[in-house]
Amino acid sequence: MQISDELKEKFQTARSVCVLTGAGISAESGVPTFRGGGNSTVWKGMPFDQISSASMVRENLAEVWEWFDYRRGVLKDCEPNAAHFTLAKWQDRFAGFTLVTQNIDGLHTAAGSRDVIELHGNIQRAYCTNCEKRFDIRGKIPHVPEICDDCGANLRADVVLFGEMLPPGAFEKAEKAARNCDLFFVVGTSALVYPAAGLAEIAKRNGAFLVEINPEETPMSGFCDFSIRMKAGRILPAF
Ligand code: BJW
Ligand code: ZN
Repeated sequence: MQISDELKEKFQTARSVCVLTGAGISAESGVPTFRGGGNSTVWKGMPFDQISSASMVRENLAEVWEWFDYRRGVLKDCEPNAAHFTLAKWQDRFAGFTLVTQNIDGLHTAAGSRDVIELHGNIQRAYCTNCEKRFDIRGKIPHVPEICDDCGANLRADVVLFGEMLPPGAFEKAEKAARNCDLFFVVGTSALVYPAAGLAEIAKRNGAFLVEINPEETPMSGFCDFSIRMKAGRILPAF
């Protein structure tokens, strides 16, 4: 088992824990990662960072909706896995616990986690491109309504695309938790996208013990106190 005595001790004595998750934590639920190849890396010949961008929403909203409705269709059959359920249990185990996710799939909440900070929004919501009214589109594939019932403008998915701001207050809340925790886990993320990846750096600079869980090396690995090269669903339940 890859949990050292030092890490066991840190885990058992931690008062405040913060966890940042990325697409890798949902991989064992059947949700494709962004940079792992397949349709979620390149959609109809377009790299995901091209279609998941603010400029594409302006230029071709219908195409962007097709991509999001396709992914909502994939998600329909996905359930939380052992890693999501383990993190939901951790919430009641520590005096302080904050779960921050880059994922838009809602699987942490489905597993029972409360107050999840969703830095990049949620794919089961839409908002009006004019008045910003929110709509719950869970279970509606393709999404309906298509236009806002208040002002008649087009809806778009409530997710944060490249070049867009994060939801108001979300990063600030996550940053506070990262600054104040004594143990920080970075789970299933390539750690390439900012400002999310910066949370691990903030935690470390403020004295937290930094643990990475990822089968692959990332740009964050050299910075971590401990890297566990395993799938999240295998190792998290072992804590
Ligand atoms: C497993 C596993 C298993 C597999 N168990 N692990 C500073 C420096 C440089 C650039 C910037 C910067 N600050 C901001 C930027 C610009 C940009 C950015 O970061 N660019 C870099 C890529 C260069 N950031 C932004 O634009 C952000 N906004 C912003 O900064 O606003 C302020 C601002 C606005 C305007 C101008 C200037 C500033 C917004 C970022 C939004 C990201 N959105 C996306 C798409 C969401 C919509 C959609 O779903 O389509 O979010 S991008 C995509 O990447 C998605 C993810 O949340 C995000 C992170 O990906 P993640 O989760 O890490 O997934 P993968 O696939 O990359 O990795 C999976 C990992 O899992 C791998 O490592 C596997 O090994 C591992 N794994 N199986 C554990 N079983
Ligand atoms: Zn509206």
